[in-house]
Amino acid sequence: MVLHPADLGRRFTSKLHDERVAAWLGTWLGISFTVAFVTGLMSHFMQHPYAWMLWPSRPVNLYRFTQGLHVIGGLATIPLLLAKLWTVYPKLLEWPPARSIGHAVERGLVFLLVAGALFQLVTGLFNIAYWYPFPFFFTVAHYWTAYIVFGALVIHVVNEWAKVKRNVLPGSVRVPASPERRRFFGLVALASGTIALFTIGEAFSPLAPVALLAPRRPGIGPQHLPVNKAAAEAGVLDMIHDPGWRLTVTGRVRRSLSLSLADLHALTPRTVRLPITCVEGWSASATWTGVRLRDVLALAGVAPDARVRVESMEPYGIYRTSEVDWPHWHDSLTLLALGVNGAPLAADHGYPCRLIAPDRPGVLQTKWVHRVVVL
Ligand SMILES: Nc1nc2c(c(=O)[nH]1)N[C@H]1C(S)=C(S)[C@@H](COP(=O)(O)O)O[C@H]1N2
Ligand SMILES: [Mo]
Repeated sequence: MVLHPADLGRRFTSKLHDERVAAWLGTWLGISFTVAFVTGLMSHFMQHPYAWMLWPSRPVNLYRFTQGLHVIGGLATIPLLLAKLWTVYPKLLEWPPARSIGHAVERGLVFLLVAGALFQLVTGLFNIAYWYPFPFFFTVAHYWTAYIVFGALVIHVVNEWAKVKRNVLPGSVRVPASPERRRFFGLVALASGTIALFTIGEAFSPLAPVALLAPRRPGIGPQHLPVNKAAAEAGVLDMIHDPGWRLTVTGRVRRSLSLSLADLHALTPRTVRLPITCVEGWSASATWTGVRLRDVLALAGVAPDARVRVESMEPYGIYRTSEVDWPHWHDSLTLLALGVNGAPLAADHGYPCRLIAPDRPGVLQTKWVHRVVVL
């Protein structure tokens, strides 16, 4: 079906297809996608830092906050995006599709923005639901698409700025909202709010009982802690109970170490309260006991600015090792944990030994550790 501009106005009579509604929804979407972009980049560069990047180890819950915002905010954005697309879809039927080359480029960019935004939200949703119907690797696709979406967003905001000024910014024309418009905004807010309410408990434990839409909930799992990657899945079940297990410390050290579990228990025990914060948005605090990583590195005689790699017994998998920069390993809260919530680590939480450090993505909290290499 093809419509001429004059017909468009007659056919789409709803006041919700107007510029003001689109401008308001667009403003909220712009804010939300900017927050997602910034928090997403933080998460990416904490996991894949350039050599010059040093992330702080405090505040302890910083990553928990930014990643909760990224995932839960992203989910709450879904109704907002759908509402905006519904508001502006009559434009799809505009004829001619482009009035000039400039207009064609502009529309191409909007198409890229819409496709990219939908892609980010849908694949993000599938990822936290552990459903991978797509043939590409999620994190790589999500990362690169983010630049495309954000670039297209910036250009779109520049192109549409006059409409934002006319309808949203202070000093814009005041027109009383029609009941229809008020209902529509109310519905969108209700949908976003409902999604947020029923997922926020995955990161904010007082609301854990109503985290009905969350894939993981604080408090639920072995030792009252959710699990990501169980010992059986990681293929470590027959290694972790080996009495010959040793924690070795090698690389650029003055003394190499080989410590049994008893040796580790003989070091000064420490107890810390720290969260596991998965990139998928859920997080849960626990009480960890073990030895400070810095105490073990001091025994080995390690340079104060060294970078260390913690290695798991897990034979394959991209999360079998992680690197720890000096701000994190000097932190008194960073432990090679041997126990959690009052008992030795459960197999699924990394028995016999795992890393736990403040302000750090869960993927870097390596489980089933058996080697520390000083780089
Ligand atoms: N060796 C190893 N350690 C790992 C992982 C893994 O796949 N292999 N997964 C990580 C991820 S993604 C998270 S969120 C945390 C979860 O820790 P938990 O299962 O004890 O809650 O462990 C991390 N440690
Ligand atoms: Mo994770």
